Amino acid sequence: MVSTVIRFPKNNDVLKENTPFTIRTKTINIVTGFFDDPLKQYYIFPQTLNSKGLIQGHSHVTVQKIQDENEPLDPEIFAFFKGLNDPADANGELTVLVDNGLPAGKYRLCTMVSSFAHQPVLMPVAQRGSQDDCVRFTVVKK
Ligand SMILES: [Cu+2]
Repeated sequence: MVSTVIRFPKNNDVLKENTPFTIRTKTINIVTGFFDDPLKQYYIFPQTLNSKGLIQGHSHVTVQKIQDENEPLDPEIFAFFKGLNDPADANGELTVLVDNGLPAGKYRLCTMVSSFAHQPVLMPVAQRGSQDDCVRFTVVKK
């Protein structure tokens, strides 16, 4: 089954504002690089597997500013979002450069591991560990 860790930034890391950084994630038990056009082909076909039964898909990262730690974040508002469409690199990582960094504040970064056509991955049993990872980090003024 699919499982993910965010390697950077780590939980509780402190980054400098408006400074580029690279988000690094690693997911196991998925074949990455399967990504269709989210504008024209969103959810257009069911999850697909390779000949070994592994899900063919991709991931996403989404970064949201935390205004109130006791309330759900508004899913329509995000500070950074990227589909990770390429195959994992030689380190097994999916990465993306946040090219302008972020303004000062508290943030939550989560992965959203998905099938080929962007739906969340489906797995064979209900009781399991999460397919995704989230971290919370702080961006401070220079
Ligand atoms: Cu997607």
